[in-house]
Amino acid sequence: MPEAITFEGVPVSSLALPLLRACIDAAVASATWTGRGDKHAADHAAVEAMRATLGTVPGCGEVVIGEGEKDQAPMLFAGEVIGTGAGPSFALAVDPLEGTSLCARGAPGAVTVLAAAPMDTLAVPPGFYMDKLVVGASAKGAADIDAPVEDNLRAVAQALGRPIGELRVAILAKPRHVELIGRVRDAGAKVIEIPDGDVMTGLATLVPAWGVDLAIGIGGAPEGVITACAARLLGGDMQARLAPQSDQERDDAERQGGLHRRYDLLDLCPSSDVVFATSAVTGSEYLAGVTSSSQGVFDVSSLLITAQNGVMRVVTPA
Ligand code: VTB
Repeated sequence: MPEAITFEGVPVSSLALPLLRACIDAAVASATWTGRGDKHAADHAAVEAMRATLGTVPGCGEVVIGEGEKDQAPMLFAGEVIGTGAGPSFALAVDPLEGTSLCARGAPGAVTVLAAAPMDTLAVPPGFYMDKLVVGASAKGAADIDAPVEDNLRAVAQALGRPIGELRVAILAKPRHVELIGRVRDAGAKVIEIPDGDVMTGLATLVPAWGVDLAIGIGGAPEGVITACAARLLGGDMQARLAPQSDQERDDAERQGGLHRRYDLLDLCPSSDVVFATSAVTGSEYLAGVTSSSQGVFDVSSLLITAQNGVMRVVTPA
């Protein structure tokens, strides 16, 4: 009898390239909807393309964070099993189109993104929204989500050896952040207001030279877990707390015991065997958007991060 093949010990990061391929295919699919004013169609195209390619990944994956519930958008479902089954088992957090409105409006910053880690290691916070704080490796340990923002600005500035006036702080430009944005500006720091897409600005604090020093404020919880995977890989820090935006969400979070919980980086993403992959749909200052150079050939800019290989910037003719 041949011995049964087991995949124990095969790292999830061995699946990095097939997982990146799922981001690339989703980017190409949703890019055809760029600027067409239909965010659901763009999202749907990304979901279907990502799902199809994830089906070919040589491993046994379970989607634990599928995104989409908050906006009742098309999604990969939590609990959905993906992969061929022949390979390491992993948990997957996906956002097939992060910044659906950006894509629909033809605005910068829409990306496809996913993160994978060993099965049962990714946090699944019971809620749609999280208050988050992200800093890069140079400011790790300086900021605390429970401290006043002014104290955090002082501490991060000190850790980076720069005056507060030179700090760049990314915050989603939402009505809930009017006061926070005012306080950061009053303290002297620069605020980078982003309309949507806080995974990318979280990432911009983590990738040296992308020029954001601190990302704070309330955004999506699924996006938070995905960002935490990048923080884990790049040696930065992330802290979070659920921040329900409706009574229903608050009740659900309370019932499931997450309402008053503080999530530190190792709560969100304890393993270091993590893959983070993202492909740009619409171009931004960080990654170029999908372009079609000749019939059926697309250039896609991606970022793939694994513990073994560090950051790989990839431009792929699909
Ligand atoms: C963020 C951002 C997303 O939603 O999670 C944000 O990363 C949450 O706030 O791109 P709103 O629901 O108030 O928009 C998005 O902007 C869109 O899902």
